[in-house]
Amino acid sequence: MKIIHSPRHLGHSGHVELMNGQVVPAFEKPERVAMILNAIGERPFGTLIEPAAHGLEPLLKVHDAAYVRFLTNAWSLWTADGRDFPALPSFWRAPGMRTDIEPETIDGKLGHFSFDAGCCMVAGTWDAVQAAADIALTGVDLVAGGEKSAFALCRPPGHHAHAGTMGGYCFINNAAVAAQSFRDRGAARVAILDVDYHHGNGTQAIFYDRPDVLVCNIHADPLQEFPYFLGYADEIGSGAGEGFNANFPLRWGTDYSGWSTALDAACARIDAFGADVVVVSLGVDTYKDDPISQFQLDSPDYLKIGARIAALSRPTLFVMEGGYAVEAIGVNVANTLEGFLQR
Ligand code: OKP
Ligand code: ZN
Repeated sequence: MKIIHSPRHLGHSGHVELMNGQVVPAFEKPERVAMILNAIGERPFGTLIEPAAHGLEPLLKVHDAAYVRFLTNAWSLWTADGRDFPALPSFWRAPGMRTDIEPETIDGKLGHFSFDAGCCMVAGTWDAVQAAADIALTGVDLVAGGEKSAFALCRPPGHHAHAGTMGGYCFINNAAVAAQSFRDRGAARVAILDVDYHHGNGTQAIFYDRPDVLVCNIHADPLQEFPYFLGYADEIGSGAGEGFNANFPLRWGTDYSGWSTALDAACARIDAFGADVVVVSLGVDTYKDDPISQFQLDSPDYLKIGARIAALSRPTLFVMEGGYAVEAIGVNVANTLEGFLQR
């Protein structure tokens, strides 16, 4: 399996987040990728390749132009005010306020284009974000070109990013960009299987009214967990997209037996849909020792997850999302890929 990787993710580092009311170093840090590369390097299946540049056009198929313009400009606007520290939003609108206006100044823009303080920006953030999108798109090139599978080692992750909104460590929705690119390259039906611990609210929202992209999400119950305000079981799609969104919220403490029941149900949906290709939003923050998560999966479970996804017998692009137990992230990702390849 080809593994698409770029060192440009290293530019997105030294940033912070708000955790339980305190400013702390970001959990979404460069060491995550280093540990994945280490673990993959110890196994026989990986061939590392660099992404090809795809430009902004494929991003603009799922993201608003004003939002992408903001992302490209944000750091220079922030530092033009003389600020030499990471950029964070701290103002958001309440329901009933204006959504149709993009403020002129950077603090207003940051609030306008975000839903939380999870998307801290530094000088190299946009370059890392664009590299991650190119990684996903290069994965599409491989799988659309006939490879059975590929692993897009994206960082930062993407599944929380909406068409015009960043949040939850995510700026550009790499999996959504990839799914749309598969459509544009001729796949009639694309399934997105999001196994990250957190609900992929951005991915759901982007495809919510569309019947051509089935979105299946297995995640912590939003009654208990971020992103709180989307990801409930009664969200089934709207209009022409009704019936093409499936959420499997699970309570804190869920172990592999409960989790795999949801995986089987999601896979049955993908089979019934008749997907031409599957994009897996691969988060391994379902792991028992993840520092920000509350599921109980163990490392050997990821072998079984990979095997179950392989049993779909469809071209598959893995897109990296979350996983914050740095000591185990590499083994858990490598186990998923190994389980997939061995079946
Ligand atoms: C991104 B991905 C702690 C509270 C909010 C946001 C989690 C984003 C997870 N600052 N945490 O789905 O792994
Ligand atoms: Zn997550």
